[in-house]
Amino acid sequence: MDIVLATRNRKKAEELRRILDGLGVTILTVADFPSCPEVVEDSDTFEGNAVKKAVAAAGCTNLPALADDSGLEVDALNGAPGVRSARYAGEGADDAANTAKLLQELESVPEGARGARFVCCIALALPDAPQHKARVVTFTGAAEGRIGREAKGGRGFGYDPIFYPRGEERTFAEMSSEEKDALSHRRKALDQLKTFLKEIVI
Ligand code: ITT
Repeated sequence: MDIVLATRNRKKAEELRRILDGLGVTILTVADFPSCPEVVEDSDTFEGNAVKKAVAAAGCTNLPALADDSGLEVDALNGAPGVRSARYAGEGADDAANTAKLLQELESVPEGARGARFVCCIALALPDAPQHKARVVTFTGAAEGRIGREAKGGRGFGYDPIFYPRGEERTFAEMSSEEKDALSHRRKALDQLKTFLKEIVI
């Protein structure tokens, strides 16, 4: 079976592939389908954006499509940057700019109030070509933690260098990919998807 990942973020696609490894499916991405249009992520929920991306990809590829909408919710910022995590420092901002902006916003926030979580919503859309509709299911995972005071580590992507998972003294960016996957929001959402897939195949 072929499945298409509805993401243009290469690092995110790498993690999704890694965690889905062994599922026995061939994984493509929308980058393999030049005719697939960019999707405007205008929902104010992770689920809304994930569904939008998955349905669009299933529609333009006629394959089952998997989308990941994810981000960082910071308690001291009332849940920001949230669904705007990829664009926190402005349209087209890179990971370093987004991270720098967040650290600056939290400059005066004391240790005990730096709680945050990564959230990942995975949407799986099944194509229904005749009507260009898709059936969709969603699964959400979260990883609790806190925001550090400076960027540490060179692995991962996004806000990994400033995120300490709960109970850990190293950021996600200081961990191996296996260590991050064992704790991550993405892994937790994909575990639910895997259970769902096993149930419908049996
Ligand atoms: P696609 O929509 O094409 O998948 P994107 O990067 O725009 O790519 P999102 O809209 O879901 O994806 O934004 C997710 C952002 O949240 C991402 O760019 C990172 O800044 C952050 N993020 C999500 N998961 C993360 C992780 O595991 N580690 C670090 N940052 C993460």
